[in-house]
Amino acid sequence: MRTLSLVRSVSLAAMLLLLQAASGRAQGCVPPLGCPSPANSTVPRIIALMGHDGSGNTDPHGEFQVVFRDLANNPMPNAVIRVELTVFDVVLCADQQAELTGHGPSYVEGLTNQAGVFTVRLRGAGAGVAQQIPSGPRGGKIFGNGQLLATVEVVAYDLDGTGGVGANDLSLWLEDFGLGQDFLREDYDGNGNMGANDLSFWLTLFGDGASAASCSP
Ligand SMILES: [Ca+2]
Ligand SMILES: [Ca+2]
Repeated sequence: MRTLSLVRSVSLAAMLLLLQAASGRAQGCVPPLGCPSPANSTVPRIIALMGHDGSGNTDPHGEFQVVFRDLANNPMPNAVIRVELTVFDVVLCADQQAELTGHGPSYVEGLTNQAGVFTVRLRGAGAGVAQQIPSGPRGGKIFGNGQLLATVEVVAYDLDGTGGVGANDLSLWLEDFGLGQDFLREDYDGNGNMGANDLSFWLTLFGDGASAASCSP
């Protein structure tokens, strides 16, 4: 009996050591230095997917930054920031900006600079029927070195993914607005509902013409 008890104790200790080792590898840091802190990091409230102009420049209206900091509030340079879509009513395009270190149909990845800042404009569009609603799924997640930093709305102005931001997208916005449900992919000011201010955002972006062309799916 005593031998069995000893075996159990040794096994338990071995498991605890393995768990601690696995935990240490996952974090890859010695607190607080180098350990990602969602609370100390700065993320956008919403992400807006963009088209581009006739010269191929991604619409600057969509530019956003992630400032990635550790538990001691130090910026984390050369860290991997990942933006991942978790819905089907918005899509990322294949032709993203060259500075990204990787991207696919549902994610992009890039590195923070020496100040811990990741700056990006994402190309994308709406797809199919609206899915993001206030009580339902948000459009995407932002990670820093694998740590979830935030869940965010992902909006699109080019709702049909063709012909840039144009008249048909306005029709789609008005159709969805008429359904009486607040669809978050069309909530451009990020206040959680669809209203006149979102229409104003759309008209301003349309008027500037910097998303006159759709990106390549
Ligand atoms: Ca369009
Ligand atoms: Ca709104």
